[in-house]
Amino acid sequence: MAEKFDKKKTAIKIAGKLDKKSDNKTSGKLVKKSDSKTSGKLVKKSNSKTSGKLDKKAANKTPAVITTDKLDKAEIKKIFNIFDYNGNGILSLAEIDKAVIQIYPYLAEDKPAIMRAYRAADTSQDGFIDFKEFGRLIDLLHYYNKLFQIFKKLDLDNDRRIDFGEFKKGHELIGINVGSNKELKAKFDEIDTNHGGYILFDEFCIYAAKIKLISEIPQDAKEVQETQETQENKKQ
Ligand SMILES: [Ca+2]
Ligand SMILES: [Ca+2]
Ligand SMILES: [Ca+2]
Repeated sequence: MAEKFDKKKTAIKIAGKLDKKSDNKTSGKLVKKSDSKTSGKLVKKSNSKTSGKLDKKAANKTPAVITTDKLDKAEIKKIFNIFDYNGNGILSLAEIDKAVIQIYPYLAEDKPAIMRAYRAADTSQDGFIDFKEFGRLIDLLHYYNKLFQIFKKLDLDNDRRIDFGEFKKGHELIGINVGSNKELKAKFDEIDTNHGGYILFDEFCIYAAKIKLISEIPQDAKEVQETQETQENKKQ
């Protein structure tokens, strides 16, 4: 019985997400009432519901875009098919936005992170994510989401850019430990590569990759950071 339970649990990792599509908010309630479901399902559902709630409130409790090392190919394919709303085998940005809202609702607000993951995952630079690129997309969504949580902590007034005042208050969050105001300003200017007076999320990401702010940086994220500008120019 225990073995069966475990298998269910992993299978449901995905299925739970799939269900969200149709059940969405009510699923938690439904599950509580209906006892026809397995206990595995009960556990998983109530878990994901709770963590979803937490995410919205306390952004620092970062969970679970499930990364691909925890998924097999069939599971990844399942998720891909959800993303691929029109079923043409490739994902547009619109399909990605839509799927993120359904599958990873706690990421839905984090547009800059989604955008960056989308651009970085599109290695063929054709504006679409195919199945070969999709694993990267999932991992990069996870990665940029984590970075964005940190970025948001620094961005006290929520205008999606970090001014020097905000940097001064929060610089320790990104491992900067300098004494004088002058040194701090020098550091700020170093990160603010376009010298616009603000650290933008893109600039923040480049710096974060440089100092390996998050240890489990996807292998190719660094190279990707550097090619993003080129990608941007190539697009019409
Ligand atoms: Ca599609
Ligand atoms: Ca592509
Ligand atoms: Ca700000």
